[in-house]
Amino acid sequence: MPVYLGFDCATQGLTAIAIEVAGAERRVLVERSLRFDEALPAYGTVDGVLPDADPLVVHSSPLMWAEALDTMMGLVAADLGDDVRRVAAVSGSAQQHGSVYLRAEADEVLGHLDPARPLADQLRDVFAFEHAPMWMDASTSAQCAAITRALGGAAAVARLTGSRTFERFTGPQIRKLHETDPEAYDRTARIHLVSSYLASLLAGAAMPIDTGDGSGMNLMDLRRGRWADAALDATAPGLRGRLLTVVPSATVVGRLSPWWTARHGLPPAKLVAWTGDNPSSLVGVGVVAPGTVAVSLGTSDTLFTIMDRFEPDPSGTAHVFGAPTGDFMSLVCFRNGSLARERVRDAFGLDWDGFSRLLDATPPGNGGALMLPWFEPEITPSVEVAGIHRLHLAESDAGANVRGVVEGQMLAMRLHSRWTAPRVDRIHATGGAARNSALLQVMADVFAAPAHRIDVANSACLGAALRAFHADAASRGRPAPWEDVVAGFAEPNPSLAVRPRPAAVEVYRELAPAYEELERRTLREIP
Ligand code: XUL
Repeated sequence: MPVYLGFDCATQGLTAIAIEVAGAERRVLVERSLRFDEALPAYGTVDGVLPDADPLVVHSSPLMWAEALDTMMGLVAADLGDDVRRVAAVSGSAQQHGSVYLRAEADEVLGHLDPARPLADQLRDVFAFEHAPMWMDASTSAQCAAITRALGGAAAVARLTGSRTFERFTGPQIRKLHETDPEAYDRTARIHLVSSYLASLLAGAAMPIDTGDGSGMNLMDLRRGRWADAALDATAPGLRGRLLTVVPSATVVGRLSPWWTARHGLPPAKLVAWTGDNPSSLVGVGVVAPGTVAVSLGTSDTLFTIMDRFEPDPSGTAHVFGAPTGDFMSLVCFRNGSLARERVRDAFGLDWDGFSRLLDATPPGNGGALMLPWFEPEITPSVEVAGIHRLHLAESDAGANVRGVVEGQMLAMRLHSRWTAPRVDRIHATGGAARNSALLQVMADVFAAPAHRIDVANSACLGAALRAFHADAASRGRPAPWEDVVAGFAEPNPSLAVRPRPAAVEVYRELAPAYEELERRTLREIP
């Protein structure tokens, strides 16, 4: 019975999951996480980030990630015991956009690691730049503007790469390194994403970037799944020579190097391309075909889905990435998620039970009252100045405000996802607030589709293990349909779905244009 191993290198820590698959029998054997700050305090990170005097600069330590991978592999191998020999394939995911800069000597070092010594000790001299700029970095506005100009405007960049330029995307970060530290750029022989860097450590050789994570760089011709010369030229000189060819996410790129056998007892298992955490999560929450939409309800709410054709977001706020299935995926982010729900809850001195009771006690459509819940500047739609806008909604009415914030969020979500999901058959809801049935009822009614709660804590990591399973099966000549790959792991129980109620669906169908008009008018009026 094969065992598949998935990792996820997130902002604050590293997680690993080992799964066992025997036909329809599937189970999680090991699930483990470590937090960088606590497990590896010598690096001095706070929530996984190196403190910096400039609040716009957010970097982490690639050496720390290497040490975390070595430590975690030791823990997983110990947990698995004799079962470690059954590990057939390994894959992983990582926070998107972060970049790692290696010297030419790195290849030699990775190919000749000494099993008697920890990994990190041997990597100290391989970095051309000691830090990894990461997704929370916002210091590259000038570089974004320059790249956008060179490529003919924001819409042209989105049509080519799937997203307009964003400060955290890797292309602008590479351009900044070239401009501000040209010696470090010149020393760099290979540029990795966090995902391809960690895959390289496992393989003992440079591993390619995949189409999923590669699409978070503003460097790929996403439709064709390869580097875009115009984007490389607009970013930094000699960039192509510093990147390997991009590969589809489902590629078996190599095998675990003998170092992992000698050090932790792993077999030379297949190594499947690592990808970004968002593409990997798509599989981890069971979204493997168009029509199913995942909604993650966290501090921010995000919506993502599979698209079988490439189409950038016409408003320029969302992203299109490569999906692990070989299709495309969209990612739409709403900054005012739980953040806004909490502000309303606290304003009326409620707890979550009280919040849900008021939501249940108020009628769908809120008697025509509407709220634009921009407690903080919003990403979708793009709003730079925070402000709560109410229509026919008394500020002092607790029930109406509770319903107003949730309906405003769900109506915005539906409006701003039409471009990517014109048809929604079902929703997979995850995150803390997905436990709230009253909220899922509003979601189901607004989207006119059943909302299923998916209880997966580490979806990116589970997605990585499932992708390892999928690629292993395909490489043995026994390809498994994606629905079969996720079955039993990331599959909703239909009997627990929150179903849309026809009368409420009709209310929201009529209310949606009023919401759209309020949003449009407010966006015109605010700075
Ligand atoms: C996506 C993004 C974040 C990171 C978090 O564009 O920046 O979701 O991937 O790990």
